[in-house]
Amino acid sequence: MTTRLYTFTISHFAEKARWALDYKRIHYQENRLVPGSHIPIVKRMAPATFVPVLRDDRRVIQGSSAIIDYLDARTTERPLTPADPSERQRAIELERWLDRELGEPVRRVFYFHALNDPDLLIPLFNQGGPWWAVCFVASASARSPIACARCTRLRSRMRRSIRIA
Ligand SMILES: N[C@@H](CCC(=O)N[C@@H](CS)C(=O)NCC(=O)O)C(=O)O
Repeated sequence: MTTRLYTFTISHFAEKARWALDYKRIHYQENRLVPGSHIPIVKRMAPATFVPVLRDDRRVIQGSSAIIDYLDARTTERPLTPADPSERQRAIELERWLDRELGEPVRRVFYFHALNDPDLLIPLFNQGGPWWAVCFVASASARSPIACARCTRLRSRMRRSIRIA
């Protein structure tokens, strides 16, 4: 059974899913997508556009928390969430709180600056991605000479989705 994890290189929610797979010692292949061009690829598999998405022979799972639950259901070895009901509830609450209060704000602060700094963003987005990613990401960055209406829409979409005013 091939397990594939669709990610972005610098997504901490994708990192959470990578850690979960590594901790469970499940072998997987990582497919690093380029932000923006990921939309049609992810939408073909899953209801929303975000990564991480995990795909194996049985199912497609979207979102880091759902992936953690699925991996625990797939193999009970090295559990990620405690079995005891009250400890389990506490772990789930803590995870939700950290996603909301730490994960999302840190990302917002990062992109507030990074979306206007192509020299920082292009190499980060492009790590391990396809050869054409440099052009794609460069064209979407704020100071690019080849910025086009479509790329400006992409930047606006990113700002909207992570609630940068
Ligand atoms: N609650 C989700 C959040 C995932 C998320 O926000 N992913 C971002 C990258 S960090 C993403 O894919 N954004 C692009 C999009 O929504 O199309 C999870 O825990 O996986």
